[in-house]
Amino acid sequence: MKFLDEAKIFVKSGDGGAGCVSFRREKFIEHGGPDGGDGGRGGDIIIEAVPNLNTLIDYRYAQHFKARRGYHGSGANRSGPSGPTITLKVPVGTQILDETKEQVLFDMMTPGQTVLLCKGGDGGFGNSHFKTSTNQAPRQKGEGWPGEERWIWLRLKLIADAGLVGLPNAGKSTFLAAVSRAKPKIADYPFTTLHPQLGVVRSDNREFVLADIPGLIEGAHEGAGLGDRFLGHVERCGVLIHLIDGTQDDVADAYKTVRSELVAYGGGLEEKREIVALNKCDALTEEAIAEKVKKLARAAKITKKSGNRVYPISGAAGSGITELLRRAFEIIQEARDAAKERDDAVAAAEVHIG
Ligand SMILES: Nc1nc2c(ncn2[C@@H]2O[C@H](COP(=O)(O)OP(=O)(O)OP(=O)(O)O)[C@@H](O)[C@H]2O)c(=O)[nH]1
Ligand SMILES: [Mg+2]
Repeated sequence: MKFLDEAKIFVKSGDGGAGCVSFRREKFIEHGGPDGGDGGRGGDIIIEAVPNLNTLIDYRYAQHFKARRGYHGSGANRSGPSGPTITLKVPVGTQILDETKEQVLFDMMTPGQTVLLCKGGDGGFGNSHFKTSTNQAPRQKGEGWPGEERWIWLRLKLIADAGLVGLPNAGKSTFLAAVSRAKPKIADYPFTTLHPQLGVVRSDNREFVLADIPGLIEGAHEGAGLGDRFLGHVERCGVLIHLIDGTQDDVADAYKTVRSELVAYGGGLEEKREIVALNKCDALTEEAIAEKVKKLARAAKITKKSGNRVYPISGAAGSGITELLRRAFEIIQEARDAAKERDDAVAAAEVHIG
């Protein structure tokens, strides 16, 4: 499936249908009186978050969505039917922003969530509404109200529990392939991964979603390499798994480069929990592993006392992965518990207000 995480679209709800001017005409009934029905409502534009969708690619090919107008009213007090609603399906995690891309209007966080983006215009009144004691045969009618229109941006921020970060070639995609059934492209040149990929990691009845994103290089926040725009996809993760290629000379420098890009990006990435892993240990001697783990711990300010550590692993050989995943599950569980507590607190506050 092709990937697209931003799209600008135009939406317009339907105009209301016009009311009708009509008079009752029947044999033996004189002056039957007005019986023009009301116009129908214009179609609404609704956005719905749906599961099992990971891209906004459909909006590359169709950018204009106009709902139909309501039908006009007709005689015998028949109201016109409403115009059909248009429902735009977006992946869970999509934000809806205004035309300037500055304000988030809605955040589509739960499957099945819907928002009414543009309300269809109301139908106009038929002439039966205009009957008064002094005007028994009105020829007035309402024209129907216009629908609403606007340009909006859709921006997808994938929802994953953990995100892989690191320099290009650090072995992120190899790691994703080793721990999930995802089949990302892997190759020994930088920027093999061009857009985010998700995989589901399962172990003892538990599971979490892991996101692999393109590698970061120095200056990514200024657009170097593929830039840092894919970092949006790890903004909502409970933990970052930071892979460092152990076969390079200066692992501490590699670590710091990526960290400073995370800081420059903002979005709360700096404060996120992080698991630091020295990767490609299959290609290193025991001494080299020990020395590089030590260097990384110093660079990442990981002390033994904190209970945290640097994980020596090999995505290709599958070593050290079980321990790393166990740690990831722990942190993710804590993040889920904290999120649940927040949700419960919000729900309690709502009940209180209500
Ligand atoms: N020896 C060894 N090589 C590895 C390991 N993991 C990955 N590699 C190799 O490193 C190269 C890059 O691997 P990828 O998984 O594509 O790296 P990436 O971090 O996804 O790279 P980008 O997508 O470009 O950011 C490939 O040639 C892999 O075969 C490992 O654990 N050990
Ligand atoms: Mg990759």
